[in-house]
Amino acid sequence: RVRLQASSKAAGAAAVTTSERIHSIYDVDNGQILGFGADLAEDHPGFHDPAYKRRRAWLAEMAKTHRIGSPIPNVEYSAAEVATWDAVLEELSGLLPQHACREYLRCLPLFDFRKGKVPQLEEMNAVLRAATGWTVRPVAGLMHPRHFLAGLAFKHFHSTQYMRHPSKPSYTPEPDVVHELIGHVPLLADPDYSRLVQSIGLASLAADDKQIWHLTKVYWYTVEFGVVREGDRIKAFGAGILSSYGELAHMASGAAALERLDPFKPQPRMSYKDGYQQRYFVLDSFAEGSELLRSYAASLASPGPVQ
Ligand code: NLE
Ligand code: FE2
Repeated sequence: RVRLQASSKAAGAAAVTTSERIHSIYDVDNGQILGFGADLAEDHPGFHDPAYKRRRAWLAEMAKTHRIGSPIPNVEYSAAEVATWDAVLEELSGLLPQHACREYLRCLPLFDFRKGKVPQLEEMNAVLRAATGWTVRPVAGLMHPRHFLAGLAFKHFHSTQYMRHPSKPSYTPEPDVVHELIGHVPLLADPDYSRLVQSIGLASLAADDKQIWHLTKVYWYTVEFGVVREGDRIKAFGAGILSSYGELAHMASGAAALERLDPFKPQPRMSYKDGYQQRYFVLDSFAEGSELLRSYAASLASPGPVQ
């Protein structure tokens, strides 16, 4: 059982201290990768696939050299990668209309998601810029949580660009381009959601290392795996559910426990290699949840002005 908590501690949660305040997006380091980068673990489905590993290494290098303000180079996705995209899109399009929250479904048509072409980050940015002012920026893998969360304060969402391994399209424990584009990007075009995510980021700017860890969990149980009540039904807004047709079907089956989210309380440990979540945290409504998270964020010390 591998847990984010263990890996983050081992990989240097001590590397960033509260004295090193992040003041702007230029202070956010997307080069320090704690996991999910090009070094695949032995149990990764691509571990015995040298071509896949080479591809991951190449994309990781491209992401690491990206500088704020410069255009994001297009990634030429191979026919095999596009085939994986197509397969996931096909499955998701049968599930999302019934099980995604209404804000997600309202934003989805703003983006050109179709079979035959994996969209580029710059295309996403053109839509997001106009809708809510968000920017997606390439990253090689899992960033230090303080840096990842700080990016959110400046409306920057760090996104991987590699494709999940074709042997397991229904679910991957690591973020990939399907997860980022289909899971995260559409809701960033929704104003309420945009404020919700940014408020987690703003809280992180003033947080000490312990609070960073708490915020990471709040992020995990909302932005990644949150669900919301719509009438007498439960709908997904967490990107980890929306991008995985395995997880989406699991959520829809009602097999997982549901609990009300309380960001002021200690949050349970996060696990990602155990497969589908056994419990989802519920927001009563999207707007109320957003309010709740903002009041939690406001309860932490003020970060001061943000550019
Ligand atoms: N399990 C998700 C998927 O397969 O799309 C990715 C989750 C990343 C936190
Ligand atoms: Fe994610």
